[in-house]
Amino acid sequence: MTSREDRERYIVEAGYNTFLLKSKDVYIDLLTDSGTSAMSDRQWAGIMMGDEAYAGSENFYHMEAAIQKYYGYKHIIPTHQGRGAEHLISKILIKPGDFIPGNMYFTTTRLHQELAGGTFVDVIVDEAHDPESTFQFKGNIDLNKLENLIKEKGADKIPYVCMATTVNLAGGQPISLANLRDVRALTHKYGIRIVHDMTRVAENAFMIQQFEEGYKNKSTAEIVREICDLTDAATMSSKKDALVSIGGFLALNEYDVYEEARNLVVVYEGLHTYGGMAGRDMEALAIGITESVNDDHIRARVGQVMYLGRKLEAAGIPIVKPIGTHGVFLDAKKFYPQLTQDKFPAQTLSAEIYLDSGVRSMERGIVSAGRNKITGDHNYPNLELVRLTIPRRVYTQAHMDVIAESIEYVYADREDIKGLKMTYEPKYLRFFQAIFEKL
Ligand code: P61
Repeated sequence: MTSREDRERYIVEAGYNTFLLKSKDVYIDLLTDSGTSAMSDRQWAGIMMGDEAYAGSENFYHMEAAIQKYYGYKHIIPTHQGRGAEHLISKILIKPGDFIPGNMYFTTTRLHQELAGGTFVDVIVDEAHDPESTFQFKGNIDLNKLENLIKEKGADKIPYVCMATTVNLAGGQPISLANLRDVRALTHKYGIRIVHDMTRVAENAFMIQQFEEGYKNKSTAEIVREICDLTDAATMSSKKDALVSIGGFLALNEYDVYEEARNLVVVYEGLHTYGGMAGRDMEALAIGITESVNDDHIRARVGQVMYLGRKLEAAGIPIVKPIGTHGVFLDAKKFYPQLTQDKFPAQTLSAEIYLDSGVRSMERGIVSAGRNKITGDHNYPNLELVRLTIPRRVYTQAHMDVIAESIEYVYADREDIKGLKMTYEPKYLRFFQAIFEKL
């Protein structure tokens, strides 16, 4: 625990950027759910069974078998984390001048698509950009937007549709199976692949079970499999759903794409039976995948996020609706209506929450959205959000109460806030390392 006085110093030293705080100076860490979940006793037991052979580690085969069993993809390439898999698939499938439609961008995913010479095109439903819309499946793809893009650019310029479960930057919002089936039919018609960002697929499956007609008697595991079976390939950051501290993979059904990925992985990540992961971490991942689709686990996990969301909603705090699966997203535009977006309202709010209670959150607004790669101007996303991300199996309901109380204090003090100015801006993924000063 720290005093307000300490935190005033730490946040200035961190340039008002919560990524630059030291974790020892943080009380409740809601920066991310990435690699921050608690591993189970079984996973820790798996860690002790690490086979650290350079080639052909036993743990790789356990991990491969778990992925094939629960997700159904045929060929598996391990990577150090999600962006390693994004790098490989972008390099293999995207040619300069290509377009990659997706259900809203993700920072690392879009960057790898751009570095490969492609242009990301957002084809998510309009509701996803409206924090107040209570549409239950804001992760859905707008079929008209997708088909218009295919007609305008030509199917040969679209190597794949990038479909995420759930959509992180929309607020952890799920896609429905009905929509995914339609996307599958449309992409089949034009011979286009679907590459699945399956980082939070179990959470998405749980939302389908709860809210989509016809799924209430299906298990999370069955729904996960149904989602994966409608896609051709997947990138995974195992640090989320799959409950490990580090790791990822690229999963493929097409043999020739797999063959190329298996060759490229040795250039960028490591041999194709470890890809940047230790044997022990692959074992923990194999076990984590099994635990991630357990219905009781996923209900408790999403239930905790809902508990915090409902508490904030009841207190009149502006949040993204419906409440997402991995965190509660505060609407910084409504929180600080006096701030224009170029004064970084979400960055400001994230710093104010830390100052109040030592709770660390993450900006997901104009700083995260970066600059337009042609004009060089800021991208101005409609969603200017602060993410309170809940790690899995770490915090208690009492922690949720403390968080809600702090947000209420910060909300009560919202009027005097003047915003920030950016004084240092890195070239790539600027939000991680940018520096700000108080206005
Ligand atoms: C997160 F601020 N997410 O949510 P890697 N796809 C999706 C992700 O959520 C994701 C990756 C791919 C993080 C970590 C992070 O702008 C940021 O294993 C839907 O992190 O490489 C990661 O997987 C990439 C935080 C990443 C960020 C990028 O907190």
